[in-house]
Amino acid sequence: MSGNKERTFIAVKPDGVQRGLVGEIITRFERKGFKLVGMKHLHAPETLLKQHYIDLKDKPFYPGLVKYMSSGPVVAMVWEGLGIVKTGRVMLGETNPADSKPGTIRGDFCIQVGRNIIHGSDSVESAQKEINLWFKPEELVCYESCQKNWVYE
Ligand code: IDP
Ligand code: MG
Repeated sequence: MSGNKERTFIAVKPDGVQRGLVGEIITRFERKGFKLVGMKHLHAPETLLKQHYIDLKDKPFYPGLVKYMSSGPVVAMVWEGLGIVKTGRVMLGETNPADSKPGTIRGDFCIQVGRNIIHGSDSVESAQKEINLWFKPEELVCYESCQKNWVYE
């Protein structure tokens, strides 16, 4: 996927869901002009979460991270738009909320790295991997947004 069709995987983590921040997070991506192409609310199985964070398997916080992510439901989403992987990460803020600027999601709504409320893919390649891990192709909705010509030149 490239250009306006670039996609990223975004997940509201269990703390974000429990704290009632799902709507706020969706609103930020919607208002920016990005297009929602997939969404599900699920209590993610541990096997899925372990695979999702496989690159971090040797980190000391890995077991705690998997436990945190399986402690409640998450809202998994696929969003689409020009440069969305990079811009999505800017909208999230830094991994550690303490380093995140006000105006970013982590900067505005959380305090500690182990409760940072949201996940976002860090590269186009990992986005593709994560989307394939969390969604079946038929769960992604193909449609043309009526905003298209007002968001893009
Ligand atoms: P990212 O979510 O900003 O991409 P990663 O380095 O990929 O950050 O780490 C994945 C997740 O692991 C973080 O979002 C956070 O929930 C958790 N994490 C990262 N570093 C720490 C830590 O030092 N202590 C506890 N949890 C951490
Ligand atoms: Mg990451």
